[in-house]
Amino acid sequence: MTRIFSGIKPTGHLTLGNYLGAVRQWADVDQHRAESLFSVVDLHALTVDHDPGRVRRLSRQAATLLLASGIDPERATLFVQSHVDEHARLSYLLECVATDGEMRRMIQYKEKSALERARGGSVRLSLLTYPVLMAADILAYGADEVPVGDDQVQHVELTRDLAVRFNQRYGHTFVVPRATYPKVAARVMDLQDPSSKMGKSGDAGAGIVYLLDEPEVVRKKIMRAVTDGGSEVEYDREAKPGVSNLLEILAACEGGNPEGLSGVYETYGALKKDTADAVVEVLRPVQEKHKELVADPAYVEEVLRRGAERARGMSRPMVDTAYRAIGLLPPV
Ligand code: AQP
Repeated sequence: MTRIFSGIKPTGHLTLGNYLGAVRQWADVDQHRAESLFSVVDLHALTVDHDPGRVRRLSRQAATLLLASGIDPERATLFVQSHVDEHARLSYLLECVATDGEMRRMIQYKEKSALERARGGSVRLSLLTYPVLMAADILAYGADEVPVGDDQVQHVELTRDLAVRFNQRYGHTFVVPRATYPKVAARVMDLQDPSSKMGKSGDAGAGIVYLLDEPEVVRKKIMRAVTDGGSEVEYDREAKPGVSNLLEILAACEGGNPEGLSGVYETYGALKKDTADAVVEVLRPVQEKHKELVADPAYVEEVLRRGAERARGMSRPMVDTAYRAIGLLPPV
């Protein structure tokens, strides 16, 4: 059976981008067709300046939102990355296979390190090595597929390269995984700046719709979204990035495709209104379920406890095999 691994970083409140680009696909499709593991990858949240209490709160919230989005713990394994030591164990081995040049070429590293420097901060070494830990997350489980939004494509490519290189040098050990993407909304853009991705660690502004935003807040943000010159409602990412982003969001919410919506609307206002309604409807059941789950923290904890136990059992043999293959003496 196909095995799937994917994760979400608790670096901020989950956004509509995370949901349409990744989480919804995990819940609605992936867990029903494959053996699935979904993780709150909290170690990745330590790569930039962070507040410990906030990371803990966001980790719990992310896990709760994944359950609220429909991840079913009877079907999929849901766990917190730091509860399973194998990720860090394997990451070190992969650091011995990766090169610093490869790391420095990663787009997210270039962008995030530039941001840290612009803020006057220093860049943590873990920000550079973060894609290696991500490779470990995936390879530790022998995952065949990694469903992600398209900002993660380069990291999955690196994971493939590391798996192939390790296998060539030390004997066949890892499954070489491939990335899969949603057909629509693989990159939801910021509503106020459609040239940049809607990211959860961005400055909490009017351009980001959070999964837990109240309906009125969602409506306001969408009605105030930046649009483009001219008045035609056409899908054209280059010439009309703002309108195209709204068409993409609307199509993703309604299960259609954005090209098909070109020419359907006569005004930007009508498009915005329908998009706002569609997003509110998509978020409603998630928000309702989230409220129920928040009232039952013991249930969420038990899901995470069982998930970590299962994840440990799955990753341990793989990581032990890699330790032996690379030349480490087995413990006596
Ligand atoms: N805007 C987006 N559109 C589509 N998919 C997206 N994803 C993230 N943003 C968008 C997908 O969500 C999954 C989880 O993302 P992540 O937590 O691993 O972090 P990220 O990719 O770096 O996303 P963020 O929200 O922008 O976090 P920060 O701001 O901390 O960097 C991934 O599958 C991702 O592709």
